Amino acid sequence: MRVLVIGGDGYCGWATALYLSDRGHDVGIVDSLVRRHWDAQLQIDTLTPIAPIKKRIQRWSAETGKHIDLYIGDITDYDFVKQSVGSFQPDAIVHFGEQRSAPFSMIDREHAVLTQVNNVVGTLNLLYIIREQFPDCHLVKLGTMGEYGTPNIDIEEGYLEIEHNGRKDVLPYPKQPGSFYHLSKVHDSHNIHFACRVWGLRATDLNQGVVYGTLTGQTAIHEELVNRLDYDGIFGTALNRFCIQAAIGHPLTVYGKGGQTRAFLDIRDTVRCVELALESPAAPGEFRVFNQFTEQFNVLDLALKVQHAAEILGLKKVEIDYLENPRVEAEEHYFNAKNTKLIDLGLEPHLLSDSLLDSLLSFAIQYQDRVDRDEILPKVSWRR
Ligand code: NAD
Ligand code: USQ
Repeated sequence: MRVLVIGGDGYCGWATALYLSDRGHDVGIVDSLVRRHWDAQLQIDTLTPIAPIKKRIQRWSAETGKHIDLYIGDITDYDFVKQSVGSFQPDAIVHFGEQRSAPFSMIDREHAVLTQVNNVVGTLNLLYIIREQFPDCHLVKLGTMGEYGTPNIDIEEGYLEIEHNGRKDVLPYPKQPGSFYHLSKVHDSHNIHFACRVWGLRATDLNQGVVYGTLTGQTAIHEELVNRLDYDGIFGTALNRFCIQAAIGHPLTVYGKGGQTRAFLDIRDTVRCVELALESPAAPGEFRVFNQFTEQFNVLDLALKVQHAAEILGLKKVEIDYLENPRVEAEEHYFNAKNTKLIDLGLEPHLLSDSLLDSLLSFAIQYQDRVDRDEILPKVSWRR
């Protein structure tokens, strides 16, 4: 298959591009490198020293003999989209190319606008190029579990059967996202659903949970293929942050009571889920939604697991700090989300065992000298 990976220089995108290339697909990467630019603007950096994109791709070729096409540009620019997608001629597009941090989107008005324009306009441009030139192309779009929020009923995969005043229908599941970033994903979902209904496009929305880990079979081959691993208060996510904090002896930053339950998955499952979605595409006109996660944990459980794994590794005792929650979110709530569709397609989850935590921690210890301690505490508040 010819697969174009938008956002292929990022955390999930890089791992996925290499995995799909390894599996024999013809892969192209589109990326504006804006994430590297935002890091520089915010004076933050990935824990791991990532090579420039051209070097990464050259290294992949040198190690495996496989070629990856590269298109540098911004998908909010439709001329660039026409030129890059037109030249690659994809059978499928995997779209990771968005601003993906909730705290970034809550910094101020400018960052909220930037996030929503970048994400919503980029996705709309992809819908138009597919409609105009590649109507059979399967769009695999990264959504997020956070689109649903934390309702007091079970979360279904995209749709909910409702009975109202004696009549029944299956309707899109209600959305209650918790940041301007998460809202941008809801807006995308609506636009994609509309394009499937009205133009007959085929799309899969992967409502992904929080990803952890960094090593995949392909990124481990050479240090120039290493993936990014964010730990700062803006782009770092819960479990990755806790492991890096433990590695440097920083108290674990649990926000509020830590009773917030979220859905999680290993990055090795991210790449496999995308492959599964590509292998059995949505039908023309179908807007398919998969909940892409393997396990649910609350934040305090995760902190306790990291604390325990650190103890086994013989690290200095790791403390837990209950910080005033910078976000507005429920800290004790019901959360039970379905995730059977990818399992039915053949996903065999990597579960978060103590041994995995050990390897995550060991990886963090390896790069601990690169940690900037000033960037660990959260600096963005939902209230201000
Ligand atoms: P990332 O920031 O590491 O990578 C995103 C990449 O997209 C970057 O390389 C960036 O330069 C590129 N990009 C952004 N806007 C672009 C544009 N307009 N044109 C071209 N390129 C652009 O993010 P990630 O963690 O890899 O997340 C990828 C996707 O997965 C996002 O859509 C995110 O919402 C979703 N997701 C991520 C997680 C997670 O835990 N990381 C969880 C659920 C969903
Ligand atoms: N949290 C802490 N301490 C920390 C960091 C986070 O307690 O140091 C808490 C947050 O308050 C939140 C939960 O952990 O309740 C998850 O936060 P996160 O930063 O790990 O994840 P989130 O902001 O939801 O965003 C991440 C990715 C995003 C993706 C989302 C999946 O950045 O791209 O969409 O995970 S989901 O959460 O399922 O929506």
